[in-house]
Amino acid sequence: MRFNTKVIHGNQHHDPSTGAVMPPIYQTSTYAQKSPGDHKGFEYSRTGNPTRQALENAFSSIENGTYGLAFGSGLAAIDAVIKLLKPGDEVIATNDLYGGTYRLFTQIFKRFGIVFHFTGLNVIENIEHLINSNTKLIWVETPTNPMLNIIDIEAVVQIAKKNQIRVAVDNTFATPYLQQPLNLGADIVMHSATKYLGGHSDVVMGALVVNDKALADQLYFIQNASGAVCGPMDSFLVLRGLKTLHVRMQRHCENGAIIARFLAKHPKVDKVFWPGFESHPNHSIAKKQMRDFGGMVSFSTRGNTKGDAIKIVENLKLFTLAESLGGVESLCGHPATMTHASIPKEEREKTGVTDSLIRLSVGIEDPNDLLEDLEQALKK
Ligand code: P1T
Repeated sequence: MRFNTKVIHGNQHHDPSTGAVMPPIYQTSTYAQKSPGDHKGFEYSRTGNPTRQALENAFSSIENGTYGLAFGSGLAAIDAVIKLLKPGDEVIATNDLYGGTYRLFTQIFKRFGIVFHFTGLNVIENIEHLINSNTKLIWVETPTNPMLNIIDIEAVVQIAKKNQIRVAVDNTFATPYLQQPLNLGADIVMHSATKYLGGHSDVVMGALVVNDKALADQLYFIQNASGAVCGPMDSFLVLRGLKTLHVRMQRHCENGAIIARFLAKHPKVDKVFWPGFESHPNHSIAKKQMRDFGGMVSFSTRGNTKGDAIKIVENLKLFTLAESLGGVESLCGHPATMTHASIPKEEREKTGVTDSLIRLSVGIEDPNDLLEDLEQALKK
């Protein structure tokens, strides 16, 4: 089955009791048992729920994996991955990543004795000297949030495999439409399904997909034991969103390219970060591992001041100033004070997340309306 068919039919079955084409929202916390342990496959909805299971099956299909798990948020999914580790274990993570991931690593798991090293994983040479016998995981986010750096997944996997280290890839910005990390040798693929997978800015959810049975069992254990699951209504909504992932992503990429090229030519704009430019330092890797370049674009203005950036995001009208990304509607954000505020200023500025940076999640509206909106906001 090809990708565009998988997003609609992958691992999906009509409801066995009624033939319902879409899985019903099984809004139940528990399931009747005939005798203790004698049940129809479901005991308690933290452990398993038929609507969530339909979604988890869809996740595994679109990522070309074997086992899918759904969580109450993207961060809950990351939390489950780090809970595979024990005190003393070390993680090498990209230094340009979602601020909430950085906060989870440095303000929660560091206290439990897990050691995190942050480095630019888009420069492969940065990895090797951080590896020692305690290194258990490499955390890749590509494209990175918000600088749109591209990390060569296959190259990271090659180093990791040599050293028996697992590789997890946060595939939120790319989605499996653009790249499938498990195909490139990664062990775990993670999503904030809040974003493109759900696609309509109406649900907060996380996802993991893996191929290895033993790893899947460990993650299912953590999912049930820690309990950060999503509810059946949210599972239904994301399953519905997934069915248009391919057509949405195609349009996000088209509009993203139009906006990035417009900004690059605009006299008030200084730098534009978008992996589709030939001048992007990781463009050749993006071309190799991604089908297209996505709908996320970051930029800074010539004045390079926080005041200018704030004025622009305040003046944009069609681009709503809001956290999050990946919905059908365009959003804009100021990473330094919003999504990446929990990364210390000197750390985030090292990776280019300056006070003058603006991040756009380009939606699937008519691109001419988006261009007009940007033009009027930049003029002011
Ligand atoms: O928000 P949540 O569903 O918990 O997902 C966290 C997360 C993980 N990984 C990446 C790459 C993300 O972008 C996010 C969430 N990001 C935003 C809310 C944002 O505006 O960047």
